Amino acid sequence: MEDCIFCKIAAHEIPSTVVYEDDQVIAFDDLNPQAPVHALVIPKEHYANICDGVPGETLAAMAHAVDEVVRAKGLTGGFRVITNTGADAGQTVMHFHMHVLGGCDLGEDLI
Ligand code: DGP
Repeated sequence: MEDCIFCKIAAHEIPSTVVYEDDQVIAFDDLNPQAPVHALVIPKEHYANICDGVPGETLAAMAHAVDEVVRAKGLTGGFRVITNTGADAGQTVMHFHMHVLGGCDLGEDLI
């Protein structure tokens, strides 16, 4: 989608620190990390959020990418996956993404 920053990251038109990539998804470090490990997993195809008709195959690919991030970052102590959806949740980039957070005690109120 034109003017979508995550579409441009998926197309490598904007640089990012890629953690994992396959034909359906890409995972990269968040620009503004909220934890020692903070990666984003996105589908390469544009969907606004998790309720935007995302195919099950894409969701499965994203779950696989989360696992790849967890392994690559060595998150043996646990991690958190969050997908902010809509204004009330503070979603700022309207391209479906999962935050993968870890590397410290996340407490109960991070993001
Ligand atoms: P959310 O609030 O859930 O929509 O989170 C959007 C996240 O995207 C936020 O944590 C910062 C991150 N972000 C925004 N623009 C860029 C970018 O250009 N590059 C990277 N790596 N992350 C970005």
